[in-house]
Amino acid sequence: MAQNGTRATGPRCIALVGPFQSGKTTLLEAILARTGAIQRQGTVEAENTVGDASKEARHHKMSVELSIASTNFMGDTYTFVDCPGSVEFVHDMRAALPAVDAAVVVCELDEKKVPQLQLILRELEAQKVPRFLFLNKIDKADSTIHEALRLLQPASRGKLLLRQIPTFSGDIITGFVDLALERAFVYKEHAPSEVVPLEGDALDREKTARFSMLETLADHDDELMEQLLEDIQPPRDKVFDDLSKELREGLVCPVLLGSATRTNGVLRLMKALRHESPGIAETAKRLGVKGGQTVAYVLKTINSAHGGKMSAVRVLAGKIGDGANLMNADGQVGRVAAVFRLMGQQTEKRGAAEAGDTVALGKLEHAETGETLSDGQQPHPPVAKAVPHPPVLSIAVVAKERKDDVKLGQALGKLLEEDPSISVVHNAEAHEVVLWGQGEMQLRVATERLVERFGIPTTSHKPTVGYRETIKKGIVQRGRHKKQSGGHGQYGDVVLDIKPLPRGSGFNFSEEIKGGVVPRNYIPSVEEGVIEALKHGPLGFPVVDIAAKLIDGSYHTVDSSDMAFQLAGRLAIHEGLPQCQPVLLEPIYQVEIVCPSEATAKMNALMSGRRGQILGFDTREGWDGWDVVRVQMPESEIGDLIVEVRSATAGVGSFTFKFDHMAELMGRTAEQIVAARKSAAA
Ligand SMILES: Nc1nc2c(ncn2[C@@H]2O[C@H](COP(=O)(O)OP(=O)(O)O)[C@@H](O)[C@H]2O)c(=O)[nH]1
Ligand SMILES: [Mg+2]
Repeated sequence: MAQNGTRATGPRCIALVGPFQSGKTTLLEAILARTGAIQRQGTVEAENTVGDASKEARHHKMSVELSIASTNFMGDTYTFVDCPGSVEFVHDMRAALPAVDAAVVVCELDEKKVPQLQLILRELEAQKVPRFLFLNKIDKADSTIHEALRLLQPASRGKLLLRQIPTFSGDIITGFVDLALERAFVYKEHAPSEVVPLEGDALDREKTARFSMLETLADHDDELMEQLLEDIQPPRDKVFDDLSKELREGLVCPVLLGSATRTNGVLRLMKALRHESPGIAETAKRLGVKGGQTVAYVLKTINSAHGGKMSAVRVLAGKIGDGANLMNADGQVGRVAAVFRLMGQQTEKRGAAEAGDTVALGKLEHAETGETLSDGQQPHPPVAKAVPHPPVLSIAVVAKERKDDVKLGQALGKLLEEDPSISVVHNAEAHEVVLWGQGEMQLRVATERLVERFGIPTTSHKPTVGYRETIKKGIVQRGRHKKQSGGHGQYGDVVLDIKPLPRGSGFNFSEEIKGGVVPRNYIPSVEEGVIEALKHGPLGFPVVDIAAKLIDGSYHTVDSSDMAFQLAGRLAIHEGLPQCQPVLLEPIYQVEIVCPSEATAKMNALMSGRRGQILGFDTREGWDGWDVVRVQMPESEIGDLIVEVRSATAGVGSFTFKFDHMAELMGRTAEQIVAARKSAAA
């Protein structure tokens, strides 16, 4: 066949992406079964799929990390990367995309999933990954295919190009016509579709649909345009060449139909991948791989309970065998302990991997997800950058048993290695280990892994908010520490002029001692005492924006000491502050929410319920139909904000935030916070 002229050869790597629950894992299962890699097609419901084989994935009946499996089809190896669809796990997909030749976007005909589809397509468009759309669950679809395209098109910048149209028996889809092949098929459950004559009504519909497919292709091919205008049937090879070329350039996104559960449309999909998707040569070019050396990209890091660290890589150039030395971006060299083939959770030792292969490499200490490895004299320039989205949700985790504290730190390090979209912040003030991530499920899965893999049971709670307090008016306060106990006594006496400072000033200590009433050498001790006292103000929080000036005092030649003056300083603060109208300060953050414009009004309502103050709305640059909402809101209200933002936006809204200022808080909310602090301290 002439399309062999452009057909890529060698091992392929294909991402399965798409909205949550669209059937990616089921499609992977169908592909593996249809191509003979597995004997029996499992189901997500029965918890026996290759893709969702990890304990956490089974438990939640959803993919919670990407999984990799390979099969052979017509003499070539195809490795599929089944990416989780949930936005919380999107980093796995983003980090894997540079490694793939093409993506199959699995989607269903559900208007509510269109925004999610758009997010995913955006990522593919940005990374210039050629993409097919696989319209799954066609067994359930009840709208017409053209309606489907009208619904889905806004999600894609590239034109959706219908490659197949369904054929019906009554209302039920029983097969399809391939518009490029001009051949009709009827679906067989769990068996290849059968070719049937293309005739009657199906033939008419085929003619119309094919013409519109050719028109779309002709947008980027003048010769084809002329042929269409002159009513000349273009040769079939030309159509295939155009399909392939325009897919690879990302100009069009071919749409195929099928049903993963029934294994319908799976062979056609494989054939489209075989003939049209690019191979490693083009992918290496897309990534700017320099020849003459071995280059590999790390798409995922796996820390199994027993097997140690493994780095899943795509070999972009050269060859990697056991014992190969690979250099990371920082010039650190690691030795490959072994090369594995991946089949979901199963690993199997294999021989050297060649350009195009997707394999796991054992024990590469310095390799990180998203990194480019090479065997040259110098590190190879990174072929891609996978910067995680900023986190939006946090929990504080505590090991149930104190003996696990050190182990917890190490285990978290390993989890972060696997999923860099989680981060850990140590809040020294509150003695908390705070886990930041992309959503509730991601953090829950992280704590489950702590138990499952590392044997560390934990509890979690809301992280402590960084409240502070200050004073509204000043006072001149004496603090005298005096103890007469038999021989040696203790004596320190100070007078402090205490004053509020403007917001953000922190703490200031000064002195105006005349005539040595407080000897020089004791003054630093007074300051120390003051600082100590300010750690817990009258409301129970650290005191800020306050000035203390030492203006007077007295001493005793025998009984005075550093300790006595420290205590005197402390006393002055403890006795003075309650009379200075102490007031609670809460951290206010600047929050930028991005959401589809339909949801912007809902954000308004959401903000008023969370003491948020809207600063302004804008259209989101480069994102048609999206808005940016800028708000200021208290830290305490940001904690679970993402949950509501997502539920108001079909899961696609998000936000970033940064500290802005501390603001006075009074009234009932303040009283509750102070009371909660008191009872926690008691
Ligand atoms: N009716 C029907 N259901 C499907 C099809 N493909 C997948 N499903 C179901 O859709 C749900 C989600 O499938 P799953 O593969 O986990 O989706 P993923 O989140 O994209 O990996 C499961 O209940 C599947 O059984 C299909 O072609 N037809
Ligand atoms: Mg899945």
